[in-house]
Amino acid sequence: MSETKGSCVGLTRRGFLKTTGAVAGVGAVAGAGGPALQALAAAYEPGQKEGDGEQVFRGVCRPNCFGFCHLNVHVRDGKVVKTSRAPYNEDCYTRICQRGLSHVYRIYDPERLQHPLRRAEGTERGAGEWERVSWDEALSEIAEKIQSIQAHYGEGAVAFLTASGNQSAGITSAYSRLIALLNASSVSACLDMGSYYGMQAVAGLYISPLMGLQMWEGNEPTDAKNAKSIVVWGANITDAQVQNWHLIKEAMQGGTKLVVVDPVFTQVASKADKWVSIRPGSDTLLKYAIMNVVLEKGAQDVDYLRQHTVAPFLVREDTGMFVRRSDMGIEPVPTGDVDAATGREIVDDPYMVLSGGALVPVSEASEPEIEGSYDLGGVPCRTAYELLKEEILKHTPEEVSKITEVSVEDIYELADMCMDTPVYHYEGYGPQAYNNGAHATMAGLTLCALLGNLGKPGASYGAFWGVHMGVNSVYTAPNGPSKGFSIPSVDLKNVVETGQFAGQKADIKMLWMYSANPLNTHTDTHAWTDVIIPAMDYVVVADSVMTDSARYADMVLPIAQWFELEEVANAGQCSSLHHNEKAIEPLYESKPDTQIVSELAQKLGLGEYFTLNNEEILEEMYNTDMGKALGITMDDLREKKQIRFIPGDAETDPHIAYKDGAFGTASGRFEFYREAPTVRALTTKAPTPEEIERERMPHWFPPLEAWPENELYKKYPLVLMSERPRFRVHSQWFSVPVLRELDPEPYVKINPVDAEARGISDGDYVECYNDRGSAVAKAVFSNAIRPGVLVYPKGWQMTQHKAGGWSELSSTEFDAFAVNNNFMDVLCEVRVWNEGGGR
Ligand SMILES: Nc1nc2c(c(=O)[nH]1)N[C@H]1C(S)=C(S)[C@@H](COP(=O)(O)OP(=O)(O)OC[C@H]3O[C@@H](n4cnc5c(=O)[nH]c(N)nc54)[C@H](O)[C@@H]3O)O[C@H]1N2
Ligand SMILES: Nc1nc2c(c(=O)[nH]1)N[C@H]1C(S)=C(S)[C@@H](COP(=O)(O)OP(=O)(O)OC[C@H]3O[C@@H](n4cnc5c(=O)[nH]c(N)nc54)[C@H](O)[C@@H]3O)O[C@H]1N2
Ligand code: SF4
Ligand SMILES: [Mo]
Repeated sequence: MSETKGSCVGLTRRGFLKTTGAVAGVGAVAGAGGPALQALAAAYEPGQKEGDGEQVFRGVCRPNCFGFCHLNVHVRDGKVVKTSRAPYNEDCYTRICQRGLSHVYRIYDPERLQHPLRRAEGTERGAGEWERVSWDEALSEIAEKIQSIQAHYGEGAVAFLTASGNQSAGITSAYSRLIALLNASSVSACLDMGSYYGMQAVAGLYISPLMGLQMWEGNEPTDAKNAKSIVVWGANITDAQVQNWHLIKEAMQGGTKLVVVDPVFTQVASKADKWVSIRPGSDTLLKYAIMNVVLEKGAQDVDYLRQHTVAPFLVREDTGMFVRRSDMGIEPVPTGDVDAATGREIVDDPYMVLSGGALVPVSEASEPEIEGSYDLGGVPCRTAYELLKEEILKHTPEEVSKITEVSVEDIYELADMCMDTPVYHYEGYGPQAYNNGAHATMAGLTLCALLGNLGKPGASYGAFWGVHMGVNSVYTAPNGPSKGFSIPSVDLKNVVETGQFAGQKADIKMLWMYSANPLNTHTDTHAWTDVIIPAMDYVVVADSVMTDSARYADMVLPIAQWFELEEVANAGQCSSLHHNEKAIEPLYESKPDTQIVSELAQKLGLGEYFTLNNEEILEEMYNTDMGKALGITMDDLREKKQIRFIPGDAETDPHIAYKDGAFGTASGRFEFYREAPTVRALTTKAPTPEEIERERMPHWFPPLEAWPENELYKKYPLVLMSERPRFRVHSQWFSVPVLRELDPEPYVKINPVDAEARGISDGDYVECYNDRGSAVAKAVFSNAIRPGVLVYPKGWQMTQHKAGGWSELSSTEFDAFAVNNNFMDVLCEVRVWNEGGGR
C-alpha cells in the first residue's frame, strides 16, 4: 500500500495495522482473528445471540445505495461489536454487502468527529486548523450568525443544503421545520435528475394509495425474471446496485437473456449474453434506430398507442398544442370541480381525435386513427404519432451506426431482442449524466410505448425507487412553507455571482450542509471552493467525519452515527419504511441532528416549536390519522420493522408500473409528445425557444462538452467517466481500513492504446486535467475501457489523492430543463504526474 497525502485518511501499512488494532481494542471484530472480510461475514440466524450478554438491535443500513438492508447490530457492554444480515419481511430483499458488514469501523473510526470544531482564528477556510469548542459556544455562535445575517440580508440569505447522505424521517423533518420557521432558503441536490425528469416528462409521476411517490417508476426488480430479456442501459449492477444482482442472476438462471449497453466492458457486461459498446452520450440515437427497425418490421403495437399514448391526438402546426374541442368554437364546459394543485376550475374541453375522417372527442372514439392529418380552419394538424414517426424515420440504423459506433448488425440484433417482448429495460444513471441525458430516458420509454412493452409483467423501462410522503406536513412546516428560495445546487454558483434568483435579489450569505458532501460529490469543486464558499459569511457542516466539505466550514458539528439513534428510513428501491433501533448511546459529544436542531432553536427563540425529543418527533411524524388508516404508525413500524408503501408483494406480486394503462401526465396518457414542456426547477437560466421546441419530443443533440465536434476536444480528447466502486457509497466508508486494504488509493482505468500514446506505464501516477482542475491517481491498464475514455471509481476525499480531486474536472453547466449534474459530460487529458512540477 502506498502513502497518500493528508492527515485524516492517509494510511500507511503500519498506520493501517495500528488503526485496526485500535478498533479491535474497543471490541470491533468479535471472534475474528483479523480484519478479513470472511470473518466479518460469519453467518447469523435471525435473532441468534452470539453469547451471554449480547444484545441484538435492528439496524437499517441507509446510505443512498438504494439497498436499505436490514442489519443485526450486535452490542456488548454498550459497544457495537458486529453487524450482520437481518431478515427483511420479504426474503428476496434479505441481504448485506461488505459495507454493511464493516459498520463497526465507521462507528469507531479514529477519524470520527468527537466534539464541535471551530475554524482556528486567523486561518483560511480549508486550512484544516481547528479549535475545540463546547456545544453551547458552537450553537450560540451559529444562532448569532443566523440572526445577524437574516437581519442584514433578509431571511432567505441563510441556506441549508442537503443531498443523499441519509434519507430518514427524523433528520429531514427536523431541518424542514427549522427551515420553514426561519424562512430560510434550500439548496436542492441535482443528482440523477436527468433520468428523473426524463421519466416524469413522458410518463408523469405515480402516487401509490399508501402514500408512496414512485420517483423512478419501473417494474420492481423482482419482476425481471418474467422478461424474455433484460436490457441494461448504463448500469453497473454488480458494483453499484449489488443488492439487485442476485435478482438478475436468478432471472438468467430461469432462461432470461441479459444484454448490456455500455461504453465500458463492465463486470455485468462480462456476465451478459451480449455486450453492446456505445459511444458515450449517444443512447438516444440508438433507441431511435431500434424504433426505426420496429417501424420497418411493422412491429409497433397500434392498440397500445391508440389507447394509452397521445399517438391519436392532433397537434396544431401553428402552436404545437393538441387540438381540443374549444378549437372548433365550442366553449369549454365547467365541471364544478377545482384542481387541487392549481386552484383553477376544471373545465370539460376534450382532446379531439380522428375517427372515420372526422374529429370526435377522444372518449367517443373506440379506435381513433393514429396516422393522418386534418385541416382545422386553415391550420394544418397532424397526429402526434405522425410527428414521432417523422423523427424515427430520420434515424436509420446505418446513420445511427456512424455516430454511436454500434454496428448495424448489433442494432438489428438488439432491435430483435427489444421486439421479442416482454423486455425488462434496466436503466442506470450513466446515460443521463450528460447534458442531453434526460432524452435517453424519454427515448427509452418511448421505445417501450411503441412496442406496448409497459404495464405488464416483465415489460418495463427505467429504474425503480420510491419515497414515502405520508408524513405530518404540519410538523415539517407549522406556520406554512418557507418563503426562502429553493435553489438547485448546479445553479448556486450563478446565484452567488449575480445576486439574483427567479427575478429577485438573492444574497446567499450562510450555508449549512448536512447529509451532503458537495465539494466532493457535486460537480466542479472549484465552483465551491473559489466562488460559493468565499461568498459566504458563515459555513456550517454537520457530519460524523471530516469530509472535503467539512474542511471548508467555519463550524463543524459532530453527529451521532446511524445506530446511535432511533430513525425511520423513508425512501429507496424497496419502497418501504424501515425502522432503525437505537443500539448504543451517541459516542463522544456527538448528537443526533434532531437534537442539534432543537438545541439551536432554543437559542433562536424558537424553543416552543422544538419541545419533542428524537423518538417523539418520529411518533409525531407517523402517528397521524392517515398513518392509522394505512396501518403505518410508529407502533406498527416498531413492531414490524419494515412496511411496504406500495401495494403488492415483492416476491409473489411485484409492482408493475403503469399496470392500469394510466399515466400521471396532464392527458393521463403516455406523452411522447408534450404540448408545453416545463422546467424541472426554476434557475437563473430560462430555456431558449429552440430548447422549448426540442423538448417536445425525445431528441438527440450532442453532449455539451464530451463530443468530438467540440472545439475543446482538440485540447482534451478524452471523455472522463466515473463508476461507483463497491467499496464506498459516494464518499461514505472512505476511511474504513478493511475496505482500504482491498482498495487502497485512487486509480483511473485507461486503455493501453491511450496510455502508450502518452508514455504512461501501468501503475504510473498520472494527472488527469482540464481547464477546471485536475486529479492525480494511479493508472490501471484495462482493455475493458474504450479508447478515448477514462474511468475512475468515485468517492475519494480530496485528502486521499496525492493532488487534486475528481470533482475538480466536472462542470456546473446544466440543461435548463433537466437541471442536472452532468457528471460524465467531461473532457480531459492525461499525463504522467510530475510531482512538484507545474504543467
Ligand atoms: N457501491 C456503490 N453503490 C451505489 C452508489 C455508490 O456510490 N457506491 N451510488 C448509488 C447511487 S446514488 C446511484 S445514482 C446508483 C447509480 O447506479 P449505476 O448507474 O448503475 O452506477 P454507475 O457506476 O454510475 O454506472 C453507470 C454506468 O453507465 C455507463 N455509462 C456511462 N456513459 C454512458 C452512456 O453514454 N451510455 C451508456 N449506455 N452507458 C454509459 C458507465 O460505464 C457505467 O457502467 O448507484 C447507487 N449504488
Ligand atoms: N463523479 C461523480 N460524482 C457523483 C456521481 C457520479 O456519478 N460521478 N453521482 C452522484 C450521485 S447520483 C449522488 S446521489 C451523490 C451523493 O452525494 P452525497 O449525498 O453528498 O454523498 P454521500 O457521500 O453519500 O453523503 C454525504 C455525507 O452525508 C453524511 N451523513 C450520513 N448520514 C448522516 C446523518 O444522519 N446526518 C448528517 N448530518 N450527515 C450524514 C456522510 O457522512 C457523508 O459525508 O453523489 C454524486 N456524485
Ligand atoms: S451499503 Fe447498501 S447494499 Fe450494502 S449493506 Fe448497506 S444498504 Fe445493503
Ligand atoms: Mo444517485
